[in-house]
Amino acid sequence: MAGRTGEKDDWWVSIPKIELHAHLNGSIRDSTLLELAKSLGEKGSIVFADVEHAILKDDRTLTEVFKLFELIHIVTTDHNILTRITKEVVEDFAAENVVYLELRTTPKKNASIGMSKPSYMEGVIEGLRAVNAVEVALAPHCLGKKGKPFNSGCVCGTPRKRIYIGLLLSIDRRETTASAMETVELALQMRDMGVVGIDLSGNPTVGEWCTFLPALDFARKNGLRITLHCGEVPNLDEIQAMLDFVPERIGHACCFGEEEWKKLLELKIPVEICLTSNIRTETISSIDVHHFVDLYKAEHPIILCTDDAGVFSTSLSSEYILAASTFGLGKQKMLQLAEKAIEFTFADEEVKEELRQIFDSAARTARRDDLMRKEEE
Ligand code: 6MZ
Repeated sequence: MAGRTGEKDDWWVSIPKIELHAHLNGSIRDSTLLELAKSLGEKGSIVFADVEHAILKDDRTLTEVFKLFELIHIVTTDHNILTRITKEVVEDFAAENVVYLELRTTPKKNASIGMSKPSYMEGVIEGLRAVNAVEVALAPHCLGKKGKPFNSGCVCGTPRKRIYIGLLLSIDRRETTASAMETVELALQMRDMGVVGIDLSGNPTVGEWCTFLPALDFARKNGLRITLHCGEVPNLDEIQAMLDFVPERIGHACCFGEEEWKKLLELKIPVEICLTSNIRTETISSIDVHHFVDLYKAEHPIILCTDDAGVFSTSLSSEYILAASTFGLGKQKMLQLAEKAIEFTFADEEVKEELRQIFDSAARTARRDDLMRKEEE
C-alpha cells in the first residue's frame, strides 16, 4: 500500500498522518490475498480460477464489495493468517508515516477451527506483537509500562519510529442483538489490550438499527466510544436515528437529505471521509461533487481515511493527494487537516499531547522548507 504513491508524492508520504477508519480485512495487501487464495486453491478448498478475477478487479459496486469480503473472510479467518495480516497492515500504515492508527475488525467465530470471538482477537493482538518495522504503543497510554513498546522485536541500539494503535471492535449488520452484545462485552474485557471503541459496519442494506441499539447503549454506558457507518445508502429514517444517538464519529455520510445535513452540522459529529471507497462503490457519483468540500467549507470536523486500502488499492497518502488536487487545497492546509484529526481520535489526553508534538515538529519543518525554497527562487 505504501508503495502505491510515486516518487513525486514523497512529501505526502513523509508528513505525519492519522488513520481513523481502516477495516483490518479490507486493508489486506493484494499480494497476500492472492498468495493465500492460491494456497487454498491448491488444498482444494476453493477454485482459484473462479476467485482470481474477483480479487484483481478494480471497480466494484457496493454489492460486489460485500461479495469480495465473503471471499476474503474464507481466506483470512484463521488465527495465524490474522496475525500475519495485522502485522502487515500496521507496517504498511507505519511505512507511510501514519503515527496513530485506529484499526477496526469484526470478531468472528468458526467452530471448525476452534475460533471464538476472543481467540480471533488474540490472533490480532499477536499480530501487533509481531510488528518489527516500528514500535507499537497502545492508545490508552496508561496501560503499558510507560516508554515500553507493546511489541517485542527490536532493532538493537537503533531507536524505531513509533505508531500508536487503538482497536475498534466492529459489529456486523448481519449480527443479532445477542451477538452484538457479545462483541461489546469482549471489547470491555480488552480495554487493557488497546480496545478504545465500537464500530457498526457491514452491508448497509442488511439489518435494522434497533437490533444494535441495546449493545451500543451498553457500550456507551461502560465508557466505550462509538463510530457508526451512517448513510452509505439513502435510508433517511436510519440516518436520523443514528444522529439522534449522537455517536462520537460517523463514517461516510454519503446519502443524507437536507434535514440530515442540518442535524449533522448542528451536532458537529466528526465524519470519517473515504473518497476512493465512495467513488469506487458509486455511493457518490463523482469526486468533484463529494460532500468533503461542503463539510470542509463549513469547517465541520472531518478526517480523511482509507476504509479498505487493499480492496480499493489506495493508501492514506493517496487520499491526501486526491483531496488536495481535487479541491485545490495547498500543502499547508492539508497538514492542518491531518493535525485536526488528533482531536477526533479515541485516544486519551496523554497520547493526544504526544501527537500534537509530532505535528508541531512537522509544521516547523514544512515552514522551514518553504522559506528555503522561496530563498532559492
Ligand atoms: C460497511 C464495511 C465497508 O471487520 O473483517 N466493511 N462496512 N461499508 C464499507 N464500505 C465499503 N468496508 C468494510 O473487515 C471487513 C469488514 O468490514 C466491513 C464489512 O463488515 C466487512 O466484512 P473485518 O476486518
